[in-house]
Amino acid sequence: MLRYMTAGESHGKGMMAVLDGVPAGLDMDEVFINGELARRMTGYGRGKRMNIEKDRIEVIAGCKANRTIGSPVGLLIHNRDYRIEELPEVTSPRPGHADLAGMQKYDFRDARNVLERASARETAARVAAGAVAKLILNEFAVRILSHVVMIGKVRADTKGLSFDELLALAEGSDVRSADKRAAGRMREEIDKAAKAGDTLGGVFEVITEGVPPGLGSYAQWDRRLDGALARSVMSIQAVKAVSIGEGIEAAGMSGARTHDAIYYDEAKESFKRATNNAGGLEGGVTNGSAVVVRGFMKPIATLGSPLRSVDINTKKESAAATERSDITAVPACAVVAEAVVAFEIASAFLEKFGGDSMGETRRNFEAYGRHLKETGLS
Ligand code: EPS
Repeated sequence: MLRYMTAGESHGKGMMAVLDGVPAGLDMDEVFINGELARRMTGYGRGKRMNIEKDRIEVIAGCKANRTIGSPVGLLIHNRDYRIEELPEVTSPRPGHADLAGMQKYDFRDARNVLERASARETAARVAAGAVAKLILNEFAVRILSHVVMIGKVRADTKGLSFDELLALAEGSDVRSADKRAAGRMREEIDKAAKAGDTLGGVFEVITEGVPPGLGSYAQWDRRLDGALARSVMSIQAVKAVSIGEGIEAAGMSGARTHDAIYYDEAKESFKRATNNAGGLEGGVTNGSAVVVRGFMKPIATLGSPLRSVDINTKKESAAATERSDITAVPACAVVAEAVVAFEIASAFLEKFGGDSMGETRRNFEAYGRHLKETGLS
């Protein structure tokens, strides 16, 4: 079983991730992991903090000579902006943040104690953990991309683009949009929001290609992979909805237009789908098509022109606290979503194929593929 936890406060000493269940013999490619951390820090509309941090991991456990040894993998990212002890108290909770509910829950009069952990800075540790999951999946030719579908009201048109086209275009865009024209309008919207002291949300999509059929299970509710993916993406700071495949749109379509017809590809001796409205999952099980997950992010809750709030001590009306923050973080959130999706898929992969070493996982994986071919179930 693959699992992970994170620890760390936004302006504490650093962020950390501990992964348990990583097979032995995986190359811990630090250049790749640091590259993933760097991707998360980009995006038009990020705040000044991103000029301060230069996220890099330090591998502190679970490896010898840059290879995993089957014990828990410990990753540490130092915060440059470490000043938690000097930061002022926050007594006017910000609407949309965990501030007030957190103070009530943990018995605080200072929302600083809440926001330091609730902050999306935590996602740096999730991306580090997800990068390790990607290293596992890379070994089996599973590939992941993310792109931004919408920022504010500006929607990208990416119909007809292949996986490789989407990947190249999104990676080359500072709003992670594969639609160049929409990207320009997204930037204008972000500039407008910045001027008004406002913030923006949006929609992103994560596509995972090369996933074998049979990950997850319909046999029990908590083994359905669609449920696990939804929980993971929903748990990312500021995400308010998740859909799989055509998801939300499918609710308004007819059955005949929604479900993906099955055909048999004689040349490839393999079952295929004409479309992928299901987003690669049926009955909570992967069906061999690309896994497509969308996340819907609300606008950042820290506003330059703050909303109305109440001081926790005086009970008098007071403007919500303002902190340095981002105008939008949808492009960064897409990269975080890649990480959590990679983690869930790697976890289901290891559940299906098992293996305490990468060699054992590979033998099991290859035997499954051979068996499907030999029995005509491929
Ligand atoms: C965040 C507020 C900002 C963001 C931060 C998330 O940080 P600060 O208050 O230090 O300016 O930049 O994101 C990160 C630090 C990060 O690495 O993504 C928040 O309140 O969630």
